Amino acid sequence: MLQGNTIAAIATAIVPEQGSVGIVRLSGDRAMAIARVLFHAPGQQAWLSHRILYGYIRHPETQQVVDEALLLIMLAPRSYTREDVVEFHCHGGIIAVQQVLQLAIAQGARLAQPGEFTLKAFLNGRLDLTQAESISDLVGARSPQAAQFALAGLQGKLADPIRQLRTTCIDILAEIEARVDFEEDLPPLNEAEIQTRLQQVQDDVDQILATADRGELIRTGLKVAIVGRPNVGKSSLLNAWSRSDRAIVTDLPGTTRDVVESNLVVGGIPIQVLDTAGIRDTDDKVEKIGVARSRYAAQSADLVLLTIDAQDGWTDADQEIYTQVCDRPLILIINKIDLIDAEIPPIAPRTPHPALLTVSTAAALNQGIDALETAILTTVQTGTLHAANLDLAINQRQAATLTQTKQSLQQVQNTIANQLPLDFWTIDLRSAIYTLGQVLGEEVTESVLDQVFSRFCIGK
Ligand SMILES: Nc1nc2c(ncn2[C@@H]2O[C@H](COP(=O)(O)OP(=O)(O)O)[C@@H](O)[C@H]2O)c(=O)[nH]1
Ligand SMILES: [Mg+2]
Repeated sequence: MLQGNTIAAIATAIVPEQGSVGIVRLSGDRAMAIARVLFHAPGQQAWLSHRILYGYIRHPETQQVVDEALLLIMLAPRSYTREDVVEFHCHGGIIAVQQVLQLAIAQGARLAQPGEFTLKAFLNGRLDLTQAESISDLVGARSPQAAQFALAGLQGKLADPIRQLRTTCIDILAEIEARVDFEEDLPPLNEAEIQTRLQQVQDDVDQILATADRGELIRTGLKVAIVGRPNVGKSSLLNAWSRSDRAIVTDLPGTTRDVVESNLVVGGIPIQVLDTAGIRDTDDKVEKIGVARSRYAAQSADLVLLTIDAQDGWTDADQEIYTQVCDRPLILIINKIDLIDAEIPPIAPRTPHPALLTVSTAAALNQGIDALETAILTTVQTGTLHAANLDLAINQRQAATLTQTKQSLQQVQNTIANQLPLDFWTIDLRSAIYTLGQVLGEEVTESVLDQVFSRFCIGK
């Protein structure tokens, strides 16, 4: 039965009152038949591939009009999934698209799983696995740099070198196997040459592996918590930084009672900044909760910005907060330097910190933000961002698989060095070829597919 193989989903974000267009997408054998039942295109419009029809979506039984819409037809194989695809472009909001989706399902379509359109594109050979992953990255990108890397992956900038390395390994394997089978008829194996070629493959794998850290940074970003005593200027700092008035700023200590968050991009890295309630002992019930949340935010952050007031120097209360966060990656912010006439007195924790960067700011005057961003980039060692001269950033799955490739290649080298028989060389070379194929999805298990595609949104 072919029913069940046609999938349907709302392909646009479902946020009420946001977005003027909503799209319902269908893919599969029955997509066109369903469109013909639901869509009425007045006049002489041709139902041809890669055309857009104008008309009405109607309930097939009551003939009641559900929406005025456009219908986009993309017949196999010239579509995203390589199957017949139709898209109903409805009015935005959620009602029209939900009704159209229900009607499509009543006509025999099935609700798509997360990423199932892309899974079909992969299974039908339109995308390799790295390209499919790049699509998910592109949709989820939180900085222009992340989007750029995702786009590079989509264009095959990761797949191409991997495929080349795999071909090289297959060539080497063929040469070795020929010696195993027809040793007498062929000139002896040039061991040194094989070792050099294997080393080259290993070096290339290393270079690609070196992009994993920046991949991680650029995909997941950093959580940064601003903590400190009340009134030192934490909210002002977030405001100056995000150039917005998102955080509440007043001169009353304890105004920020909850954690306020802002999303920024620094050097291509998406950064979620949390402005927290001033940490102090308090009897106020609500403030107490805020203080507890501040402590939690500091503990769960990738980086803590401990802020102090330059006028007060390093106080007991600062030291107290410092002891709570000193096990975290930390930057010390000395704020309100505009209120200091002379040189800033030396300000430092009483217990030395191995690598504490200090930044002076005047948050209320928007000063010191550049220095702060530089300090952050230094702290997260963005050296890794530019480490490899490659225009890509691999993800954790790819890194884990390539690490296996690297180990197999090393094993081949050991086998050669130990003068073991040729059969032994081929075993590890085959694993290297296998794992390179896994990166591309040429060798793939159900569980890897599950892992990759479950991270997608529905409708992609
Ligand atoms: N002169 C000066 N005042 C500042 C500076 N940063 C913050 N303030 C003031 O200090 C007070 C407390 O600031 P706020 O950001 O609410 O501190 P928070 O309690 O740590 O969030 C406000 O009156 C701010 O205008 C600064 O760099 N220079
Ligand atoms: Mg505040």
